[in-house]
Amino acid sequence: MDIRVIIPTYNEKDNITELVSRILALPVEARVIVVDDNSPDGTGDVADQLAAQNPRIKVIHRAGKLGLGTAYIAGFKLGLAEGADRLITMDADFSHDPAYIPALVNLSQHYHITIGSRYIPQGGVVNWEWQRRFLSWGANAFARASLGLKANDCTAGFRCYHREVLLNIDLDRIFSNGYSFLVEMLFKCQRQGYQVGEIPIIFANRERGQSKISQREIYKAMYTVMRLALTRFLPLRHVPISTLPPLPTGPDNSKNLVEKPASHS
Ligand SMILES: Nc1nc2c(ncn2[C@@H]2O[C@H](COP(=O)(O)OP(=O)(O)OP(=O)(O)O)[C@@H](O)[C@H]2O)c(=O)[nH]1
Ligand SMILES: [Mg+2]
Repeated sequence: MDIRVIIPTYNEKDNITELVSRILALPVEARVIVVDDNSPDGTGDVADQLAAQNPRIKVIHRAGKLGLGTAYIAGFKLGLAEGADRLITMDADFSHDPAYIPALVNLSQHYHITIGSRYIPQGGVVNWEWQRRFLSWGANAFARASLGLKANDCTAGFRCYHREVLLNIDLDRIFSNGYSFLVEMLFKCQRQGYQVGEIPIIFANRERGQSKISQREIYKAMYTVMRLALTRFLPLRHVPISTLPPLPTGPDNSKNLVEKPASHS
């Protein structure tokens, strides 16, 4: 199976080398696509040096900070063009521990999208002050309530998509670009009828580098959710969806680290 891990970066020089080497050392064979927006700290050059040493690494350079959503899309398009079966997205700052990647891929046998979730039993967040916890929890609750999303962590950026999902969702028609891109993608996937599963992750606050989330992003995300809510009951273009084997019941499930996958009809 061809697995690509897409890592958008903006000023992640202190993280990217170690992160990529940990991904390449995983027991699942994954390739890496770094999408760098001309980071002023030179992350793009560091990524180029890594790519020069290892053909499993590719770098997409964009002219400037064009946003997280279009960074994911650029990575998806390259991965799809090169025949990827599974496309994983994750942050560069070690908030998403690459050690969870095998479990995400494993669970993707049963779900079209799998999410590394903070908000299911055994998941959680460490080293976040209460304001940040409250913001994340509130954003998630607002998105779930307004859009009827069934996943427990709708704003998580640690995901594994099947190729089929990204081919059938019209990526060029996604209007949000910042952090709300994640909510919009999930909304479109659920509406289309794709199955979503979750594994619990412990999300660690970044130790190196700076956060890029701003007040403006928060307002933009609220606007996105409200705008999407208006489209909730519009007719949909139907696409054929593959049937995946259901998750087996029984004690074996613990191997998948699955405590409570989002239940979807
Ligand atoms: N290419 C690209 N990457 C971005 C952009 N904005 C953020 N990123 C990357 O997206 C990932 C998530 O961004 P963070 O700044 O960690 O945002 P966050 O995780 O919501 O915030 P913190 O909890 O403060 O870390 C990181 O890998 C960033 O480097 C962007 O405009 N372009
Ligand atoms: Mg982060």
